Amino acid sequence: MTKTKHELYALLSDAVVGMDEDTAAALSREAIGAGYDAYETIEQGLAKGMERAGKLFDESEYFVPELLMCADALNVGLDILRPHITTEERSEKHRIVIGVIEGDTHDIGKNLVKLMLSAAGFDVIDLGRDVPPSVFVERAIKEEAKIIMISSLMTTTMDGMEETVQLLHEKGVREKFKVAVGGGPVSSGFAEKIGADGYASNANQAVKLANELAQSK
Ligand code: B12
Repeated sequence: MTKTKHELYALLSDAVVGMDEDTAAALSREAIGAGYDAYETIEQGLAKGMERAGKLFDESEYFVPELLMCADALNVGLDILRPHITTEERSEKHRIVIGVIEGDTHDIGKNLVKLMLSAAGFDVIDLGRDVPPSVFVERAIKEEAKIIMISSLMTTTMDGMEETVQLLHEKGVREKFKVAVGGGPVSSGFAEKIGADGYASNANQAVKLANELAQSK
């Protein structure tokens, strides 16, 4: 019997939770073959699976080795789906520098945000993970970016986001850039407190936010 789209997404999510690379690959190919939207398949299937794995970690059902294997299954699926994401064409290419703040190496969420931003037609420069505030600022200036997007997954690294905003002020370039923040422990209240220009809770919302920031003066 053929699967419905939602059944396939649920199985894909299960494959990530189950650390099953082969099934994640097969289902990702099946989604493409069935003509399902690659972006939706990532969001509703692969990313959902990683979220569930995160919850199992919080409940001490999974530990670091399991998480890494879940991330491997997610990445296998991403590699298959990525080339099928429809990229929007834009008349004006806004440049974004994105990265994970210093001390933090969690980059699954940042990579998803980057993928969606690229699909939405932004020119995205990825600084990677464990990025010091000074590097965010230097690269944003050098690349003449419009938006700086910073990810943090740990309460212990969030301060680096505030430092980045402070550094922009110190260098007298704060008004040249829009700063957006995100990641597990980050909230809109925190974004406001540190003087950032926006916050988004997931990759879809991040694209919406980037569109708003790109249009704003
Ligand atoms: C996967 C994971 C790992 C993997 C990371 C693999 C990788 N390459 O990323 C591994 C196993 C390596 C790991 C290591 C560690 N981890 Co860990 N990890 C997680 C876990 C379970 C899931 C994170 C994840 O990938 N989620 C899925 C993605 C899709 O979601 P996301 O990251 O939130 O991203 C979405 C949004 O937040 C948003 N977003 C993200 N970034 C941005 C940026 C912008 C600008 C915007 C707008 C939006 C946005 O969009 C994304 C897509 O929708 C979390 C727990 C959890 N429930 O979140 C712990 C967690 C983050 N880890 C934690 C810890 C402590 C660690 C370790 C220190 C080791 C340990 N004792 O577990 C090391 C630290 C490494 C380091 N120095 O960075 C803690 C942090 C606690 C804290 N202080 O706040 C957490 C919260 C677990 C816990 N409850 O204790 N971890």
